[in-house]
Amino acid sequence: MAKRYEILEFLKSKQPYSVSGEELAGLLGVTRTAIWKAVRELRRDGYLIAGRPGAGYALAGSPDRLLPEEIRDGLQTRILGRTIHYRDSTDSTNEVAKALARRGVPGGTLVIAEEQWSGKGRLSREWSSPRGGIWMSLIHRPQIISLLAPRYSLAACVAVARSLHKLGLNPGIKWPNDLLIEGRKVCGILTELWAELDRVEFLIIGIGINANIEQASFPDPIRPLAASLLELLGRKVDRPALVRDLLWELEGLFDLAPGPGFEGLLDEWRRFSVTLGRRVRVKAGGEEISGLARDIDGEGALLLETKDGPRRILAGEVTLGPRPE
Ligand code: BT5
Repeated sequence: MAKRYEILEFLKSKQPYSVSGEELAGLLGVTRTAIWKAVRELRRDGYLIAGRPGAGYALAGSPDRLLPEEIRDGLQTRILGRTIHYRDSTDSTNEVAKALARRGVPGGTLVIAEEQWSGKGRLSREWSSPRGGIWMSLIHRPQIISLLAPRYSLAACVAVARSLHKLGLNPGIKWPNDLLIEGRKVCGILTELWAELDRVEFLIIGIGINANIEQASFPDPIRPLAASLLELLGRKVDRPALVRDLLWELEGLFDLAPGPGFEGLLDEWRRFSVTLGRRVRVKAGGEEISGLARDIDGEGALLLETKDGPRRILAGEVTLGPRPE
């Protein structure tokens, strides 16, 4: 609906006072009927707007949803999240983003949903995505060769870790890109790449954060492994504010990723890591390898020290063992 964002911004700036329909109409150059229709739309989306056409409107409350208007309010990025596609419920935001990217939407476009019925993890695993979480995918179109693409996954991990840290939490990155708090997973990242020959056409960076989710909403097998911010903090988080902060962190780190600033990014990944320095077991391509997790390299590969010598692992599933004495 045209002008709804402007109306909302204006009502927010005047809160708790009311603004007449006439004033709004004059200000935005539309009819009072158009204002009334937009207000009706906003109410349908859960905004509490007091008032009637004759008496003026006042904003009394915003819905607990990830509506584009809420995310954009105070967003400071140049590119990321400047276009937002919102879904109340969808199969997978990565799938929606992929379809949009193929249709040529600009880099930085964000797809975000309240709920996914077919959320995807890596290797066709399921990602549980009940209401209250943050399920988002970014379309990114960097001018890079495909070899550099893994850097954006590393960047995304660090960005989420920074944002969660700012909430007073102590997140750790488990290789390749899980975020754990107190040993349980709060966030998973799924990066998909489309490339032509050697040039990246686009990346889809899918991020799932268990934000305001009651523990009982996770399916049985996942419940003991998953944690939510609601449970960890003992209160609901402001989801649009968290998304805004995350977009800001992502943009800064995506800017650094292809250039010399990448070294610093990698160091920060190492500092957040809960994998490095530990004995681990890695399932990779039908093989199970045990060893000491020494480091990661610039392609995000895990460097293991095994009894048979050093191994470099590009993808796999890690079980963390003890830290060596
Ligand atoms: C991931 O895969 O961790 C990547 C998850 C990416 C999800 C986002 S949400 C937005 C975007 N749209 C999508 O469709 N996907 C992305 P992986 O490392 O394969 O982990 C999957 C495993 O994590 C599952 O097999 C479960 O054991 C566990 N799991 C599933 N849902 C979970 C949840 N909500 N919280 C914690 N663990 C979960």
